[in-house]
Amino acid sequence: MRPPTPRSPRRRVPHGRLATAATAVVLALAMAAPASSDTAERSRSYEVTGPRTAAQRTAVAATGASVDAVRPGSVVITADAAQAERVRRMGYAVRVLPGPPDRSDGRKATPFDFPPADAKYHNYKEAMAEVDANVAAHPSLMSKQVIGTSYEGRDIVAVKITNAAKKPPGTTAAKPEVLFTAHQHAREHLTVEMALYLLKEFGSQYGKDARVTKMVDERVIWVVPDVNPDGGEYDIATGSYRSWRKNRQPNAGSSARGTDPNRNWDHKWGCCGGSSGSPGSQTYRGTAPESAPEVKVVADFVRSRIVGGKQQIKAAIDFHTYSELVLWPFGWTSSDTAPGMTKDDRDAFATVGTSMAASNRYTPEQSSDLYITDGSIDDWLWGNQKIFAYTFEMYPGPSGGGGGFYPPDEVIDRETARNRDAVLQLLENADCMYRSIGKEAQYCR
Ligand code: 0X9
Ligand code: CA
Ligand code: ZN
Repeated sequence: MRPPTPRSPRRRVPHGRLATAATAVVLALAMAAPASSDTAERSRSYEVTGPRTAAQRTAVAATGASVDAVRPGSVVITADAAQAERVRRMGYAVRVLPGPPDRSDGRKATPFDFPPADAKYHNYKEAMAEVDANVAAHPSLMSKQVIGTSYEGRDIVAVKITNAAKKPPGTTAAKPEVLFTAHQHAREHLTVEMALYLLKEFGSQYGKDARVTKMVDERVIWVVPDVNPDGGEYDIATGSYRSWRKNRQPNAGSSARGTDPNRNWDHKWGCCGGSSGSPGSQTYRGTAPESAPEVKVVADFVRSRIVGGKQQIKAAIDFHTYSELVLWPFGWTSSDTAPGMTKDDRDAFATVGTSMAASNRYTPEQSSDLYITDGSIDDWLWGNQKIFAYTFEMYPGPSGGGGGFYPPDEVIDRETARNRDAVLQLLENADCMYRSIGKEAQYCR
């Protein structure tokens, strides 16, 4: 296990209750700045018609665009004009799509808050208040830890949920731990609601629902509700959505900000054409693995769960939007099996993944069936930590409609509860994922 290393000091933007005057200035600047002010070229959403294989989609992504939805003969991408032109030159039809929806209801924006029509979404401050309220309501089941801070200095928190007085019957061993993370990508706000739903459900249904009670007794559940708070706040700062994806870290020698957290993890980082080395790219991998402070914070936290040489976290879900998918590693290779992924590993991933997908009506597949990614969280959690890590892409589906990255707040309750059974399934399988393929005796002694 690598001990946490101190980071070099970096500029911190004051926020919250720390510096009201400075915050006002920052707010004013954020309000005044157009979405494009810090990139050479403005990013927009495009539909690209033609690509129908994973290799073709990976080639589209290699321009530096993000691939946001995969359809039978087309993809939706976020790209700047130069990237879109490169896609056009590949021979594909490229059509500009409308920007993010206007949810202002004709009212004036409140800085750093969701527009009025989406008021049920939680901004960073509201999400943290919700975390504190859940912990306060169930102090014997939940506790909060600040595991580090974002580039701009916001707390990144982990909530621990377990009844410490209980254990699986007939065991003395430590409880299996399961990790749920959300909001690596700034514009994927529904994932924060997913994490808050889990806190509410595991707190309020304890002692009422048998499956919830058993899992709170027999597992340690970790919820990190906001991995990228700076990006999330930037995305809503003006009252109209900015379709921001990355974190808000500056890049030396470039006016473009941000690293894609989900290309910055330390497993085969930058290996395979599944990320970009250009700071202007939507999938910029950063200067080194874990160069994004938010990624280092979560990776250090995961490493801190190695106790007596053993990783306590056995399974994980990282929530994203959108496309309604249950994905498993590896993303860096299109092969089902690879060094570090045996046939039995793959079969356990696929069996539990397919079963979870049957319950939420998502599509189950290996992540590289979409397009190649390198440096993604699930590849690191499995490849380096042997944690059975899934990526869920939440509502809406890929085919258009539903609002893309910005579904209206009316869907929050339905689309978070939709994953209740899948989450419970993963928790129930976490003590021995190989039981799902009938190999408990071989692997889980
Ligand atoms: O590209 C991504 O990081 C994810 N899609 S998103 O639209 N939320 O940005 C998909 C990641 C799939 N690959 C792995 N999970 N490895
Ligand atoms: Ca609404
Ligand atoms: Zn995402």
